[in-house]
Amino acid sequence: MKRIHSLSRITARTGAAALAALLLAGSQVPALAHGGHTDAAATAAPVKEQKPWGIAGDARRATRTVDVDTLDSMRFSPERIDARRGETLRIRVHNRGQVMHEFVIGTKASNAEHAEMMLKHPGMEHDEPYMAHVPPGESRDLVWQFNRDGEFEYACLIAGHYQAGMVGTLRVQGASAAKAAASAAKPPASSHKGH
Ligand SMILES: [Cu+2]
Repeated sequence: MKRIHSLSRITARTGAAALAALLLAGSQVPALAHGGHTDAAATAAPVKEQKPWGIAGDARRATRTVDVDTLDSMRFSPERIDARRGETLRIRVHNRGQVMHEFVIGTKASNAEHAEMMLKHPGMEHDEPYMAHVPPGESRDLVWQFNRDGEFEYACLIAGHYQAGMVGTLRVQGASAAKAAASAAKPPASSHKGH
């Protein structure tokens, strides 16, 4: 009698263990599914998002390097960059000042909207391939392909800087448009000769 009693106890304990194992297995199902989801996201290739002002560039395809200084007078030097449509530029931003500056490419509208957000949330973290955050005394590279024509701008969106006029002009045009603009000063006959 005693033996049977102890045996049923063991069975009960085993049963409980089996049940616990089942519950554990059950709880692992959503965990595994979740794990699979994050793995897929981590291994996915970074998507280059087309923006009205271009697309993330490949550093090996950069045709030239453009040096831009950020100054504590809330200005960029130079204040204008010209690019040919399709050109990939390596923009090397040097912070010559004592405070943090940034270089953000966009349209007038997108930068104005972004600057408004930065004014409301000064601590906001943001990082995109069309922006560079440069600590004082340091330099950062930004590689961007200008595959859309237009007049864009680069700006420092740090609260107060944009409002103080820390903005530059970025002009992108096709090779033929650039040629036409260059020969606009000449008489029409000579500009037709080129074609
Ligand atoms: Cu700035």
